[in-house]
Amino acid sequence: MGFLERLKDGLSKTRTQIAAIVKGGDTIDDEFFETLSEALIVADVGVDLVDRIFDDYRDEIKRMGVSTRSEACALIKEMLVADLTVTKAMEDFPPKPWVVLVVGVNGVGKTTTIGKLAQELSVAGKRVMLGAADTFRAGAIEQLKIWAQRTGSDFVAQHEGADAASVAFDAMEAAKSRGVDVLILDTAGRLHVKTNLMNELEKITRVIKRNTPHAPSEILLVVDATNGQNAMKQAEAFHESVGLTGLVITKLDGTAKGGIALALTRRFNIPIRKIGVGEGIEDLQDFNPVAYVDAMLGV
Ligand SMILES: Nc1nc2c(ncn2[C@@H]2O[C@H](COP(=O)(O)OP(=O)(O)O)[C@@H](O)[C@H]2O)c(=O)[nH]1
Ligand SMILES: [Mg+2]
Repeated sequence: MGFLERLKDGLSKTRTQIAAIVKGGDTIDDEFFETLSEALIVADVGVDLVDRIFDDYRDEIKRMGVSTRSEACALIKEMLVADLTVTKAMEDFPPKPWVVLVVGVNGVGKTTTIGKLAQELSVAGKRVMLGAADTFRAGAIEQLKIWAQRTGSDFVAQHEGADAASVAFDAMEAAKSRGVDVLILDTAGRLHVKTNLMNELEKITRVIKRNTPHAPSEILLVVDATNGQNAMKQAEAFHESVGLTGLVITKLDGTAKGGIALALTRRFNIPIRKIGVGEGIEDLQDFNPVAYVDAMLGV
């Protein structure tokens, strides 16, 4: 299956519901908007955006003189795409090394995403280094090491339980001395209490900045699409603590909860850098708002 098919497969439930709403009548009445909103709420689009569809979009649709449900859906799609398009581009040619700090709670797919990203960058001819700043479990270090081997990336780690900021510092130094293009740092997602985790991440960020003022170029939060509205809470906590520059949404293969992409963008206005559509090394894709909204609402 290609990525779009996988994404469409996951979002097919929403698409089927919306097709039924469109076929269910031709009047653009309250019932149309209500059933549409319900389908989108089930898909985790979030109350905030659904309210907007009800308020702003409905006025716009009236003003445009749209008369059929399929025309109205096409217009809603356009408006959703406009809402999803956050333009801040990923830095193309930052001074070396380009440092990407990857954060997120346990199990969302941070390490896997780093492996996929390393693959993508290696294939594009970049020299990549992975730094194991998730020192919480020995298994986490080993897992990242395997991804480094698979992708031909350099690898920097210390022992389990080591100070994560010290690993980050070592990795920065190694990246600079070896002329690495991109350094990607893995981090822990679970410490005894949440404040510990945030303190650790803030310390890592401070150490990186002190070492190289333009770094990190990216602080990427990874969220799991199947976590639904919890992903919103996670984004809030991490954004407040370290200031996110981008999002990665994983596990969009086989979930009907793809609306979270819309909810997150709307709430935080942070670009979605990548989406994960499987466990394999190639299963990382750029986020294309048009293709995404098409997959959700039907083409
Ligand atoms: N289906 C699917 N599984 C994924 C995706 N990304 C990661 N995973 C799986 O999620 C699990 C946790 O991933 P991991 O990278 O260890 O998460 P971490 O704790 O955040 O580092 C693993 O079994 C991964 O294979 C994805 O896009 N789709
Ligand atoms: Mg991990």
